[in-house]
Amino acid sequence: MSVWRGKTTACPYDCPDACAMKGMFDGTSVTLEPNTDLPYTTFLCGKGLRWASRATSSERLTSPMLRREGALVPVSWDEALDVWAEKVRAAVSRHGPLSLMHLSSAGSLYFSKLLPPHLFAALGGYTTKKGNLCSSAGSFGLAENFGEVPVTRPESLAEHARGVLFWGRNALETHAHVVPPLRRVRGRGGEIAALEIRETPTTRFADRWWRVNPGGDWALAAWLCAALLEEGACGGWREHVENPEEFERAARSLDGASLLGAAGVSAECASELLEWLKRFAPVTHYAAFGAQRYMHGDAQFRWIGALAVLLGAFSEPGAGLAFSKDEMALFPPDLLPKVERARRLPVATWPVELESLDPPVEVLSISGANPVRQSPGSDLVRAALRKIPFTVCIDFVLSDTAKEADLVLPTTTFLEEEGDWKGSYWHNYVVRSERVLPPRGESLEETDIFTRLAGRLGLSLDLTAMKREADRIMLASPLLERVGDGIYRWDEPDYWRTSRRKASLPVSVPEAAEGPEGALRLVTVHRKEYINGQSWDVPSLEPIPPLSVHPADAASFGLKGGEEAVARGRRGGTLRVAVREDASLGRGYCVLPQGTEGVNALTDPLASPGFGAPFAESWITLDKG
Ligand SMILES: Nc1nc2c(c(=O)[nH]1)N[C@H]1C(S)=C(S)[C@@H](COP(=O)(O)OP(=O)(O)OC[C@H]3O[C@@H](n4cnc5c(=O)[nH]c(N)nc54)[C@H](O)[C@@H]3O)O[C@H]1N2
Ligand SMILES: Nc1nc2c(c(=O)[nH]1)N[C@H]1C(S)=C(S)[C@@H](COP(=O)(O)OP(=O)(O)OC[C@H]3O[C@@H](n4cnc5c(=O)[nH]c(N)nc54)[C@H](O)[C@@H]3O)O[C@H]1N2
Ligand SMILES: [Mo]
Repeated sequence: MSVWRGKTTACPYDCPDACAMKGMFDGTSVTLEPNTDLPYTTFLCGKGLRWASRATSSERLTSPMLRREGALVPVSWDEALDVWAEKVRAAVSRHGPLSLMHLSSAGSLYFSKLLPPHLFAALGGYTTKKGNLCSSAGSFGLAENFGEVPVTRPESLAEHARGVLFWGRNALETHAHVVPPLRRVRGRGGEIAALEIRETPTTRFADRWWRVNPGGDWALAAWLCAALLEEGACGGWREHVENPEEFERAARSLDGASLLGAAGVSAECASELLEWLKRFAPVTHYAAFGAQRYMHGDAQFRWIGALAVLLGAFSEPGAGLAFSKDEMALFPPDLLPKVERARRLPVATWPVELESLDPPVEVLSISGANPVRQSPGSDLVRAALRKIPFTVCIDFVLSDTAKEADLVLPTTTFLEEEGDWKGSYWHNYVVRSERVLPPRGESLEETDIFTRLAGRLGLSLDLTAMKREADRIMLASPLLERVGDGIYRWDEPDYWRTSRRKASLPVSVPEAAEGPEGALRLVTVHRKEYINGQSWDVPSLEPIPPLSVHPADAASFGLKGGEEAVARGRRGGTLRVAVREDASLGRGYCVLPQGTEGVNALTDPLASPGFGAPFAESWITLDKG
């Protein structure tokens, strides 16, 4: 086996931090170190470092597998691709290209993951998702306010903010590299505060935190807006807003007590927060993915956005709102697939819509996605996969989704691929990744898999060549400044400093959702040890998922901390859980980590505005285990 040494690469996870790494392979094992040329990612977290063992793990798929008489059996690539091509050809000739469905998601955020739909463009169309499982509702709300999801440069927080307010963002666990910039805020005498539904490592790190009701942030933000307007404490915002009078009228007409009731915050705490916002101005508002997983996830962010505007987002550096941004923003636009006919189904509800589709879906391919674990209503996703005549899953391990597929295709990890790029949805650096070790077993790069399928379908389409072309364009990009081996800085414009556009602030408020009598709202959260559904290699994960609940709510089901229980969702799905009493929670809801098998059998498939997935609109009851 040949040996490569000290290559530049980047963690592929759907994590804002997009850490630059150096990878070494000695013929047997992989060593990873941080690549400190990227100034925001000078250390690696546990789940990132685990790529060293993931890449060479015996859990890796090494050969294609085809379902025969119910079981997946190893087959050659030739056979695998012949079968897939035949299914595609038959489906297209019977029902046209919309009978092909393709799903990809957050498994890896490397640039080349955008390329596979070129195959469907060449075939004349496909069925796919609209929206994503992650951020669609919040992004939709922000776009309604600001025309787009505002880009906030990390420097504006690190260099200008005197306060940082986390609206539910559990940054210490999900975005650990933001901690050094936070320390700089403190170094200027500033403070970090959090609004949360429970105590977390982030609330413990914060200088103070206040509890809000799940989904109640919009109401607290609206109360704060009304209070600031009443006091006349904010100036200079009107010129940046399209509808200042209408907004002011709407905000001031709201009933303060009802708002605080919806927020679950006392008048005393709300006033304390108001004073804090004034004292530590300029404040960067850091909004959570968790805070927009509601039916009204858009309204959550519209009102937080309005508050940020009143507090000087447009006029004072450090006073903006940070959420997310397009980590693929620099992908060469001419290489983006343009599919003429696309039938797009909401990401969370497609399994329910499948039944009534004409033409029907005959062949489903899934890559970089594990909907049988990660989509709400995962039981319905499983049932859908069983109904679709032929399903293909491309992955590097046997995921819950791969286990249900008719054909499983082993793919390489980023460490086995050459010349791909990774951006960040936080900082403004991109990394060019080099190959660290040879492909595991017979695994192939995704671009290669789709190129081979195209060849069998008689199409002259070379996704691997497109990937090389994207690499060439990136290397020559006048937007990029090389700051180290494989590390490039983009002088990306900060929305708050550069936008010429006027904001359109909210003038209405959402309806409060009520759950069924006696049920608890289920909030599922991301955790430190692993990302999304990729929990297969976490050392010592609890055998039974821990469900945190207020002691009084546990008692109402006859339960105590330490006991086992069966959680039952509204559609009858069940999951065995270990009850943990947590008095930092409010009443009426409970918290479970996302990302292990069966959690999404408890969540309901709904579509929020912007076609997001409102996981937290799910309600459960508990039975003694
Ligand atoms: N280690 C690790 N890092 C990750 C991930 C991971 O799985 N593990 N996932 C990555 C991905 S894909 C994403 S999208 C992000 C997610 O990043 P975060 O948004 O930080 O994570 P969540 O756990 O979804 O939500 C954060 C917090 O919001 C709280 N919360 C829930 N509802 C509300 C609400 O209505 N209001 C308020 N104020 N708080 C609320 C929850 O208690 C939770 O602690 O993290 C990324 N980084
Ligand atoms: N209940 C609940 N469910 C949630 C959430 C929640 O908060 N609560 N969070 C949601 C969020 S924010 C997100 S982003 C989604 C994420 O859910 P998904 O988008 O499904 O992402 P992952 O589970 O990270 O990875 C999916 C699969 O991609 C594979 N993979 C990794 N790299 C590659 C690659 O290079 N090529 C290919 N072909 N496959 C690869 C992994 O092995 C894994 O099996 O989950 C959502 N699900
Ligand atoms: Mo996400």
